[in-house]
Amino acid sequence: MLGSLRQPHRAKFCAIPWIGPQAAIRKSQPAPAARLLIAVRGMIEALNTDQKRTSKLRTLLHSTELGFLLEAHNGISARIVEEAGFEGIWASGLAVSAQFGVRDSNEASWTQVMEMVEFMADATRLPILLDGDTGYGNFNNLRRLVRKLEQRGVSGVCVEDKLFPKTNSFINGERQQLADIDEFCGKIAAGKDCQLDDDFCIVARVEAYIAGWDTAEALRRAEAYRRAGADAILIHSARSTPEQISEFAREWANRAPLVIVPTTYYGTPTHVFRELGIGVVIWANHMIRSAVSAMQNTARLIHRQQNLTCVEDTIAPVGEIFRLQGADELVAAERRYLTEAHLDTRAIILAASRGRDLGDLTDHRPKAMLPINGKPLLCRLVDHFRKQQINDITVVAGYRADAIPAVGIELLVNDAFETTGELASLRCAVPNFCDDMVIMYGDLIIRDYVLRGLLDSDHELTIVVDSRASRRCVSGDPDYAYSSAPDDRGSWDEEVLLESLSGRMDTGHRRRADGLWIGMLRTRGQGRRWLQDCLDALSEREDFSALTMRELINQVVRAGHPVHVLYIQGHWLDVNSLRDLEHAGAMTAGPNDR
Ligand code: SPV
Ligand code: MG
Repeated sequence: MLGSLRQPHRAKFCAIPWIGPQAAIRKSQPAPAARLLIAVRGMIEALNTDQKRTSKLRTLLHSTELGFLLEAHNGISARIVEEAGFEGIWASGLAVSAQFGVRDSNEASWTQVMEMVEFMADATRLPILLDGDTGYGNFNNLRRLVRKLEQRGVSGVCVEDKLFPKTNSFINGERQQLADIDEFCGKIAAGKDCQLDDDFCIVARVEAYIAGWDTAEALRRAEAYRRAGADAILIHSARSTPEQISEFAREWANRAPLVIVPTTYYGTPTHVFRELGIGVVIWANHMIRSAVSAMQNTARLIHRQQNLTCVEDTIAPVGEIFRLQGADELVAAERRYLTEAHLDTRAIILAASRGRDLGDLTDHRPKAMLPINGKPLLCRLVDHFRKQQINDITVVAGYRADAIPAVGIELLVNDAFETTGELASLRCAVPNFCDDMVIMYGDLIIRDYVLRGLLDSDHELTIVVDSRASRRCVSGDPDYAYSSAPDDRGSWDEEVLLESLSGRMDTGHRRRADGLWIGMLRTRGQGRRWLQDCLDALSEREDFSALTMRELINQVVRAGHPVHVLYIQGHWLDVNSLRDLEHAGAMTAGPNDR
């Protein structure tokens, strides 16, 4: 009986040159590193899912239930196939070459196909059966292909008994020449001999019907391929009805799993395939064909209408593309691994005031929009935050809010800016409060390191105090800081706590102020609650509309919460007068400051 014959080709092709002489002696001793790699990949897959992908394909082929593979041709289509519920993927030669825009005639090189199938394997957990055409050469090329597919997480390869370069079966099929049976058996045996994972599958595709041969020839070939080690037989037919397939399947009598591709006999009810005992049906090109129809339609419409509204509601939203790409996972990973980045930090910039002392310079814009060396103060601050990867920026505007471009920021408006002060503006931003925020005035010029230093602070509430400024008179309404210790520039880790902020440089009864609060603070964790509770408490006061940040910070101290002081020595400026404006120009005159 044919079925009981030994497999004649298995022993012949055991020398595997690229894994060294020792490994070439016996198939059971392949290169340890290579086997380890495959084993590790298998273990990782087994941890992620209940079964290795190669085992899944093998199980699918051998199951008594009819299984289905759907074509995919790149990473995103592979993911869509998986989400639709399919058990496996057919990496179609026709579809992969089509998405490259070339013919299904081995115009794409085998490494180009391999690259694409690797993207597909990465995009899903499904087993992938690669349409390996003729194996891209002789037995030796197939060996290398099998090794590479195993390394890249592909579960099996289908090879067809035609000649390289092949032509698609539906293009002049009857004129196509079949491979020599012995040569093709050698190819299958070589592939089987070199696979490292016992569950990797080689499917032998019989093209006898395509090339105009009869069932006897198809069976003769299928049986030879089975005996050479093929794990399943793909019997192909280009007829519009399934007669050839039925005849073959009946004669074949389940000697090995049968795989079919009913592209041309698509009208056949699926129960017919079940009754014939088919193992797996491949829907071979329906993803690329549906993509092509959708793209043709979209391109025509947009070209005709010169507008996007005609398609916007009928195509996938950009968010759906992000979802299929797994964008959320990357955002979560950034939070976990980019510990230096301040992805959860939010900036709140108070920019409601006009800056009366600046005369007609602020007739049409708020102070924060005054250009310093060509760039507005506010834009400079936004740049500082962006450099620290803080992109969540809220600006509370008031006077001439319309002059602030709301690009890359969230613009809130304190409509009562004329009759209220800083705390009323800050209260507008309460809905945007978060557990990690920097709050600052919009009229500040700072050096980068000031923000960096504040971001390095681990305390719940930290304010930036310039210890040098206590020795000079400053414009505006300065906030002098009295703290637990003066700036001892040598001891970096000394904890300094704020005792109070005051409008006076000298309290008379004790000592001079330790510095000047520059109008910048940071809250982390509970600090946000302290600030919010104190803001709530102050908002009960009748004079709330006149209150400033100074009162809020003092309220936090009075409530018994530690307010840490980060000392700096200069390198900042708040712009209140024409003189400040001149200084700001000089301070930002360097090439890196523009
Ligand atoms: C493919 O999908 O590339 C196939 C199947 O080989 S068929 O196009 O039907 O030959
Ligand atoms: Mg093909």
